[in-house]
Order: sequence, then structure tokens, then C-alpha cells
Amino acid sequence: MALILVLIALGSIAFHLVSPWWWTPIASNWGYIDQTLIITFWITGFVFAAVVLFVAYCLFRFRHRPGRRAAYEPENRRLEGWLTGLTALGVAAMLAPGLIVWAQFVRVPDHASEVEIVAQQWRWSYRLPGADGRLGAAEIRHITDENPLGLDPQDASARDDIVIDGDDLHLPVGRPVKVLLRSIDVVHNFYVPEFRAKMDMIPGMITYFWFTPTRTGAFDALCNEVCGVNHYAMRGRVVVDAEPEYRSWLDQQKTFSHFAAGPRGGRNAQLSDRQDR
Ligand SMILES: [Cu+2]
Repeated sequence: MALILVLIALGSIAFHLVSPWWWTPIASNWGYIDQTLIITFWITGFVFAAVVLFVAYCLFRFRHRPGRRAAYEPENRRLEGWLTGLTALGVAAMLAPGLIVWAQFVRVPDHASEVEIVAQQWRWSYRLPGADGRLGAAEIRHITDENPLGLDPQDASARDDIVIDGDDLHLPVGRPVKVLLRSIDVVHNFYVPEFRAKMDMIPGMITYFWFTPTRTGAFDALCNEVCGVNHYAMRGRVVVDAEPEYRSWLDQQKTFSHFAAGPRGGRNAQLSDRQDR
């Protein structure tokens, strides 16, 4: 029994070290989030190994021998003091780094640009501010086929907003971005594993986080909150571009006024296309 416990402890550590299931290479400034996870791995790993090895030691050291009797010791103030103190220290060491990272996570740099991500069963849409650098007002009651994100037609700053419906989101590398999250129906969660950042999207609320993409590439966006039968298929793509590629992509995008004025194409065409399939 003791030998099996020793093998479980050593095997768990070995599996952790050579595990094929590790994080995808990071693509944002949130290295701190990896560090807090590593601290948690160290502390919980150490405690796990210590407890299992201690049990193995006790099984061996105090194994049954004829004539030996167990001592009965229901109280031990000194030992309880030590265990309480060490447990408190371990829990604090796991929580404190998380609080520090959280404080940074919700403190958006002043020069961050904004992008809105809108979730609905079971797709992603995006909105970028137009030339005025501001996102216009939006409300659920404005939603129509020509206005899938419900932008306020009366709001001047909404008219030049860039609406990306059913396509990839592009972001420039190396520039901080504040991500504003909205949901049209149920709770979703926007998650790009490489960015190490995610947040629930709650109908009636605008939640947010910020990050800086640190390398170019195409990254899968997942819905990370079970949101209905097609939750598994709620995928998107975020493409991080160098500045020139980003500019040329941006130039090709349609603004809200263009979208609203256009023929009954856009989303309708996509939907009927989808139904045909
Ligand atoms: Cu979802």
C-alpha cells in the first residue's frame, strides 16, 4: 500500500512535467496569469505530494506488529496551531497574486482602443469605432436584419462604426485594446486561449477586459459558457495583424450607415445561405 502511494505521488509529478496538455503559447501581455497558475500548481503540488508521502510513511512506520497498540490522542494544540497557520499561508499565497493580476486586468490603459464583441446563439459579431474613435449607442430594440447589432440610427457617432457580421475580427499587434462584451440572448463567454483573457457576456450588461496582442497570427475564439445546443460550434477567429495589414483590412470594412443603406444582402443572404445547406 505504501509503495503504491509513493508511486502515485511520483507518477503525478512526472505526468505534470511531461504532460502533453499544456497551455497554448501565449499571445498577449497576460503572462502574469500564467505565473499565478504556476504558483498554484507549485503550492497544491507540494501539498499533494507531502500528504500522500506522509500517509505512505505512516503506513510503513506504524504498520501492524503483534502486541503493539495505537496511542489515543484526540487533541494536540501545538500541531493544530501549525496546521492552521501553514494552511492559511498556503491559501493566502495562492490568492494574493490573483488579486494583483485582477487589479491590472480591470484597469484599462487610457490609450487603449475599443472593440465591441456581440454574442448571440450561436455566432459572434464585432464592432469597431469609426473615424470619430467612438462607439455609438446600441440597444436591443433597434435590432433588425439590416441592423444586427442594434445600433441607434439616431446616434451620429454610431453611423461610422464598423460592423463585422459573420467574419473574422482583426486587431493590430502591440496596441492595447479594451474589449466590450455584449450578449443579445443568453450568457456567453468570449475566450481566446492564447490571450489568457476571458469574460462572461450577460444580456443587459456591458462587461469588459483589456489586453495587448503580442504576436501576429490567427487565433480561435471559443464560447466558454454553455449557451445552448450549438454551444460547441460557437467559434470565431481573431486575426492579429502587423500595422500595414491591419490598415488595409480596416479600409475594406463596411460602416453601419453603409450596412443599413445597402441592399437586402448581408445577413439575410448569409442566413438563407445557411438554411439552404
Ligand atoms: Cu455562447
